[in-house]
Amino acid sequence: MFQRILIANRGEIALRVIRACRELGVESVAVFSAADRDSPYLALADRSICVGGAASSDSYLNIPRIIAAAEVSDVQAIHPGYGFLSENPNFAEICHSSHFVFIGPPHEAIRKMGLKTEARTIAQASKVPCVPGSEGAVDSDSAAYEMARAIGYPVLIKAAAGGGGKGMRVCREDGQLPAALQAARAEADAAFKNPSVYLEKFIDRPRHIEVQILADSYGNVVHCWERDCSVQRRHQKLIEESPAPNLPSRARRKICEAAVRLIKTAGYVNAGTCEFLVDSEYNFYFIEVNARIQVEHPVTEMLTGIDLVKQQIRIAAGEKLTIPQAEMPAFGHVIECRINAEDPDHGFRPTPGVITALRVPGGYGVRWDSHIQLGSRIPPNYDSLVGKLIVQAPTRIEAIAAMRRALDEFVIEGIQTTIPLHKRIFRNPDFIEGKVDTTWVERVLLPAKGAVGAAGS
Ligand code: MV4
Repeated sequence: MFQRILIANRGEIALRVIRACRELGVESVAVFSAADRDSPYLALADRSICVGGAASSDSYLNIPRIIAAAEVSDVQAIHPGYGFLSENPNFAEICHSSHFVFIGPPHEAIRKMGLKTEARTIAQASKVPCVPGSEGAVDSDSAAYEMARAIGYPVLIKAAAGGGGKGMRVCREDGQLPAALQAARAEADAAFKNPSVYLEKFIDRPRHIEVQILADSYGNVVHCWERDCSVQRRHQKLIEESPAPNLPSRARRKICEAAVRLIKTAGYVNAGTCEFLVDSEYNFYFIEVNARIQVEHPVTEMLTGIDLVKQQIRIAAGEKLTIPQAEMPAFGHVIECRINAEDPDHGFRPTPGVITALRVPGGYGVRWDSHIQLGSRIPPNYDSLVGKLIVQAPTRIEAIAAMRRALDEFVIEGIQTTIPLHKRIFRNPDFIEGKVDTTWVERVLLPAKGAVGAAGS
């Protein structure tokens, strides 16, 4: 096992990794920017190092400064958390060539999975269903016409280097194709420095179901069941849960087994997630791999009892997986709410500020993963996540009751949060019946003000 690890991240995930290190008997080195110098979680690391100014590009995204911090603190490994440098194959490669273990997949695997066209090819080789679409990138208008007609409209143009919805354009007929192609290419080039795009059949109102994977360096791969992340707004997830509601056990088994096949074919190591779209008939289609620990990983931890961050560190240290697939636990039902410093009544605008009052929920089956305390300042420079509220209960209906109870206990003053929106969702019949898809928040819960036919709320 490592003696000391550097955590190249901030906020709740930095604290999450610090805690895992402490339990493993590994020393933790935290890094921070000028905006985070008073963040209370820094006191829980064995050491903390300032890596630069408030702007991410000066600190958490600055590779030379992160590597310098690793060198001066004499760590053996670097945990990137999520976001920032976590899926940057160049960073993973630089860690490796600087003789630090990158706690994540091999840089080759990150690079491959970063290209959705490559990931599709691996899925097809693994007999994992993909959305019908182009083999590789589409590089001319004429090829796009031909492909779109073969697939059948509507089609979706996606950035090969994309993810999170950037560089995507829906096309409903031939006439829309050239302009949509051009717009998608420009957006992809600006966002990912790669203008390459491909085509897929557009799936109407899909659910988003992802499968958590653990893979060690010896070819052992297990899935830790699925998470349903359909409750989202503008590609920002609001709620995640497991098991996916109303998913027949046969479909669940098939999706989880498909994810394991894909990860084995890819030669992927460490924790990762295979994302799928699921249509109303439970057909499922692979879309992409997330080559990192995800925000919503506690859902799987509470379902299985497996500490995924400790597993990541053990795998990176060369240990073997010890949990056979047949013994993968699944205890009841787990739901997570992301609590963001945003004002849902005013377009989800970020509301940085100081926490002037705080009462955190607790009690049976409740987990609160957060770095904030009374008096904490939420800086304007980063993602607005302030914490994750997770509940575990024997059944979904009991988990919903526990989440309502926990949300009602919450007091956060000084900033606006998404808690009032979550309270609404947990009283909504569609949500309670598990009848939601990825378009539901924007289509039903938050219809645009002034939109024709939109119901008031
Ligand atoms: C799709 C799709 C419908 N059809 N692909 C959005 C981000 C990226 N991860 C994939 N996304 C989608 N791909 C086809 N062929 C609909 C979405 C999508 C979506 C997917 C997952 C979670 C939320 C979403 C919200 C809108 C659209």
